[in-house]
Amino acid sequence: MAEKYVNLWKSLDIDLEKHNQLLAVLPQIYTDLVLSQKNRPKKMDYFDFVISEIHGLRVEELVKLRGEGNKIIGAFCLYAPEELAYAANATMVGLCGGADFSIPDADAVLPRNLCPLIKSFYGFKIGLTCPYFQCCDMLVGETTCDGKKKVYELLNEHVPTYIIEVPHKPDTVQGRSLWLKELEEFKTQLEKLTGNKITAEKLKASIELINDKRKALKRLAELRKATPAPISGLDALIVTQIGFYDDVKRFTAKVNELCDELEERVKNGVGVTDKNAPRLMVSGCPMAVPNWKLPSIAESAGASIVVEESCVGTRYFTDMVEPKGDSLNDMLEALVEKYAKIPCACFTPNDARIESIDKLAKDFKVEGVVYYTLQFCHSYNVEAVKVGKALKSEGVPMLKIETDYTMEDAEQIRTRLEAFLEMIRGKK
Ligand code: BJ8
Repeated sequence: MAEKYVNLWKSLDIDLEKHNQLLAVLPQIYTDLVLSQKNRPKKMDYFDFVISEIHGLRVEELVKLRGEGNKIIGAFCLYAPEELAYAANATMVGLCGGADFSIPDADAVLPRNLCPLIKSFYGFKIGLTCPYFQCCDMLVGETTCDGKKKVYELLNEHVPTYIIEVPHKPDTVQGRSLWLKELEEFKTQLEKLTGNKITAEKLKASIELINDKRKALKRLAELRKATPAPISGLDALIVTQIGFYDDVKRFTAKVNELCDELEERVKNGVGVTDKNAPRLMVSGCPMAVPNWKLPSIAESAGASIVVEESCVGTRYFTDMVEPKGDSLNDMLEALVEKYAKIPCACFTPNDARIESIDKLAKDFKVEGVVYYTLQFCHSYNVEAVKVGKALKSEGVPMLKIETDYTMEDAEQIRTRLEAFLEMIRGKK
């Protein structure tokens, strides 16, 4: 890939030497963790191809879009309303960092005791190693956790960064009205940036576009209720991760093609593990590309991950945006309604998340929950207490794993997971 795209990366001011080091390790990681899995669905071919071209083809498409006058907006959170961006003829790409590679660059500036997801994306920007960052005309941040909020101020020194204020008590009248006003203001900012008016018709069309993507991912999730699961948790995670930067229509079509194949598998009782593999839910912090550490360890130890209660999972696609009418206001209110239902640990109280975890555990016949939290993520770390209590009262065991992006604790995690799986098997 390096030869072919070198001019593209140069045009984006990428630090070529450092970037080459990154590209040198990724294919091997993907081969070792992902391609080595047995009995993968054939239609994963497309998603493997997208990863193999991760800093190539899609970046080329984005640069082309820019050349045609479209704007690229970088986002870090599910609360960034992609429907509004697409209604302004802009394209949104997810920029959350999932790699240890960029952290040394961030460590030179940021405190050590900060969540790796934040350090990773900041390091990619200041180290000039992420072509997606380099394509962005504007970033959209949000007031979720403190670490992100403050790092957005630093990012603003590099790329104009607009911040959406997210109410932390979304069910109150004040919370709803603040959110509506924030969406209206974001709409104005997008119109200024792009020069395109967001009309009711355009917003309706982009809501349908994104709903279709969410529906395809939900269809994929539903198929994983089968025993044995027709796709590994790792592959399902990779599909969802790709959904944050691929072309929306193409991605939706490819997910639906994959689901067609999985439907056949389910009909024929074909799975990726034997039917007695312990069925796990992973719940907690999001996993951005190429953060595949936990699922690959869990599944190579014999687990079957059947659902992710995560922003790279059910939180993204459980609810659709459902306007009650055709006016712009109806649609903005529907966006508020949808976004208020994404139960991030930054909310207080956050009972909806506990209820959702309980429901998912039942619906997916989950035998154990791996609670995944990144180091220094206070919100998810502390919320583990309530989630653990709720699961205990339902008789579902939970294993909490707090980790970072290094592989230093991989063997320790493997040992803990193996013991957890043994305990689940012992209960059968
Ligand atoms: S809606 S989960 S995507 S904020 S960056 S909170 S891991 S300390 S990502 Fe998130 Fe939006 Fe919520 Fe979802 Fe913790 Fe790290 Fe903060 Fe993080």
